Amino acid sequence: MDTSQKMFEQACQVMPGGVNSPVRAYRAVGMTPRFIRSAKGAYVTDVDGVEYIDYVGSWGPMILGHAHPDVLSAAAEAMQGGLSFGAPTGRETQLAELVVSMVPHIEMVRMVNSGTEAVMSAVRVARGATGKDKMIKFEGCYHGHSDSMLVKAGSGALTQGRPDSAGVPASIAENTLTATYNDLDSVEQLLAANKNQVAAVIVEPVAANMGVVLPAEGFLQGLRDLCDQYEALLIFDEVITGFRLARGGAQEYFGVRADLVTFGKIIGGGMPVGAFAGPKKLMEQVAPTGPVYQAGTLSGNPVAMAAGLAQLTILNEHPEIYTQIEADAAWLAQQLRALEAEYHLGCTVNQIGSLLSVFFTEHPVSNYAGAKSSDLERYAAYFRAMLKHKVYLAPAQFEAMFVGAAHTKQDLLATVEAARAVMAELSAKA
Ligand code: HOZ
Repeated sequence: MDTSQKMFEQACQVMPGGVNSPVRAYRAVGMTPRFIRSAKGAYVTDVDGVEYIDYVGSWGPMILGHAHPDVLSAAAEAMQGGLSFGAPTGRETQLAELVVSMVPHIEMVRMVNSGTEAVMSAVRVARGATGKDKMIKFEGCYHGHSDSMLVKAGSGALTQGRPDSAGVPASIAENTLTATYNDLDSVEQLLAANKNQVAAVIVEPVAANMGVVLPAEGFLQGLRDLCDQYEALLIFDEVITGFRLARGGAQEYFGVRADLVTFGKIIGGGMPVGAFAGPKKLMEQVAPTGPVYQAGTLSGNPVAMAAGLAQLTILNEHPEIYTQIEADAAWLAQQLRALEAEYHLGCTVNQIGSLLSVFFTEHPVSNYAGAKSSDLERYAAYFRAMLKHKVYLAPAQFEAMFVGAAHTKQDLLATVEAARAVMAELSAKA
């Protein structure tokens, strides 16, 4: 038994499933999780001292690599001044100004502590501002674990095979309508059948919690047009795509305007931060200027703000990072497709920007049904073998692979060599 296994047994005695978030329990891949001791640049090191090339990146925020010196020193400096005040600080305004300057179509930001909280609050703003209760989301899209969003959800909910959670009152779930990703007709039907009742359509502009699924040409603009036609708001959940696809996130990348946007961990450089943002007329609905209540002692935490400011400043000043990580991810995707052509395991590789997924299905994956057609056993075998080759992937089919600025050409080549060995092995067994 290695140290991770021992630590996991101990953790299982005091935490449900031994973890604080289900996917990381590794149930979907049939093994016990690696316990991580430290991380630096493109690598994570487990408690037995084994170093892996990391494509999880703390589920996205580590776009510059782990423990980036500027981010660490900004956080360390802030820490010397105290950990939490529950009172305004200049850093909050600085970060809000930076976010407003980077992201199109927003004028105001409210900092919160996670993507879940950001979405929960943005949904409340949408309902408060429109006076309507219903929401449209997409099957397989994940927007955190608030009650109204745990309906046909992706990520851990999908991995567990329970996209609808126990404990969500039917009276809440019935206000969440679900449409099919990349299918505008399914959205229009819901809007037409629920005229003047839909507060907002919420979407991951690139779905990244059923694996990475690209929006079809015209899908996001089509949502914009439908929302205008039916007087509903459009919310982009940019917890994954924000500051990752481009400095201005999906709104900039696809040239489509959202009414409200939500951000997650990347905005805090990996610290527990989230935010929601939009034009003044919507954001001024939020307390204390408006009637939509939202609050939190840890919101705008000084250490988290400092780390976020350091990370976003680098991203803002170095747009070439986006060109590089997109090119690296595209190269990796192309290499993986070439391996598939050689070994015929039946996989489909989706990639956009620095996000990619290897789905173990031969069908094109453009929605939840496509993602669900994946052979999960085969993904699990692939995951376990890649881990043996020191490549750390998401321990579930329905998650993204994140390429970051710290991945070197050598890391990418080593990853392709690992994938070659693994695919050869799996194809020999098939
Ligand atoms: N739901 C997260 C991935 N989309 C996983 C969070 C975690 O386990 O840290």
